[in-house]
Amino acid sequence: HRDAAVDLAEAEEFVRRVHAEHPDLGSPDARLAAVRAQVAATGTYCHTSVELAFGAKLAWRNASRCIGRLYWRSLVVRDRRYVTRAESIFDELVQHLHTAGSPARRAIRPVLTVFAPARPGVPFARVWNEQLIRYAGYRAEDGSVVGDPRYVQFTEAVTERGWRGKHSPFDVLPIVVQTPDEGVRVFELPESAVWEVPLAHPDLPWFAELELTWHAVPAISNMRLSIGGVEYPLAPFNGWYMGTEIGARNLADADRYDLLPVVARRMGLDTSSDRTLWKDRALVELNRAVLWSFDRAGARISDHHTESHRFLEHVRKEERAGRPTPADWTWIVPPMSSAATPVFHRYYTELDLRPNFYPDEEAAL
Ligand code: HEM
Ligand code: NRG
Repeated sequence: HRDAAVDLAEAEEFVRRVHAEHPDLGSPDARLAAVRAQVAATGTYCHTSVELAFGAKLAWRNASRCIGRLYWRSLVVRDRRYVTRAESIFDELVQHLHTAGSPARRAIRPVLTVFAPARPGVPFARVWNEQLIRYAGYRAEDGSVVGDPRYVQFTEAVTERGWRGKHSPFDVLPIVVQTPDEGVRVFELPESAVWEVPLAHPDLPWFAELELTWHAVPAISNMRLSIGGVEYPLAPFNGWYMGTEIGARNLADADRYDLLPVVARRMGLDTSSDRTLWKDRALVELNRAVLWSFDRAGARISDHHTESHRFLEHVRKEERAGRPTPADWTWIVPPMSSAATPVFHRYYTELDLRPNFYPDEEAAL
């Protein structure tokens, strides 16, 4: 529970792991004594910068739903635990996105920014957005939606607070920061923080006429980072996309942009029966367009075949280090051509190891 003191056993296990994986730090004994004393006096303890950075990397390494974990050591961790004012939090989120990637640098790197931990009995700051960059959804009278249907409710909530979108299919939503002192504040992201990739197709010239676009950086902002018994309710992180996240889900799901019928019709496919496999054929071209367009823009993106091989390389590497790789088959296996990727053809260890990331509601349990 978020009002309870830090679980000392979890804190000790974490400190021991940090020292075990950092031989240069020597014996954990002195640090363990300091942590016990701090928890006894205050109910919590303060991570050193090494603990914080390594704890965040371990949380990534333990994220069973993530196929991108081969790169866990490369995570850039920005320690912003002292930042608590709404405007400063927003500025740091903008900085995070600049650090993560920009068209000028034509690169995307994994970054995590940690804000203040939850203290026993003290209210904390949070961000309402599921991701730092997402598109608004507007429901019309007839029930149809312009934009991303997933964010209709969020869009209505910010509209009630005075935000006005352009009602285009790809309006970047504002950031909502809630702090104990300042309540709820709404901030518009500057264009320079939002790298967008216009979508075109390598050999279907009409594809560009659909005027589709997607943001280059997926930055999850609603998960609680749990390290050694300390909870960080605001710790947004990003890596880069795997193409299927956009082409086989965001743009394809019937309850998202629902573009398979649109693409299939433009391709001239027979959509009168599922058995013509028009959905499958449209999926392939939509996903080719995503990968080709991101490559053209210099925005790093994985394809599901390559990322699957890398994930199994990660599993083998961890095995050699004597560690299990907890993984959730239902999330690891890509949403298209599943059995054509090697991650499909095996089972995984299911384990809830900490540090880890948790959906906000569950995190405090
Ligand atoms: C989930 C890929 C970086 C933590 C996922 C998913 C994919 C993915 C494909 C499944 C998403 C879905 O089906 O909606 C990648 C790639 C990365 C990367 C290609 C490139 C470096 C990261 C980083 C972190 C992270 C840097 C944290 C530090 C997670 C977590 C989930 C996840 C916690 C589960 C999210 C949830 O439960 O909703 N990742 N990831 N990933 N990833 Fe990664
Ligand atoms: N499917 C979501 C993003 C989930 C996380 N994926 C990543 N994470 N690649 C979407 O926006 O489509 N990451 O940190 O790179």
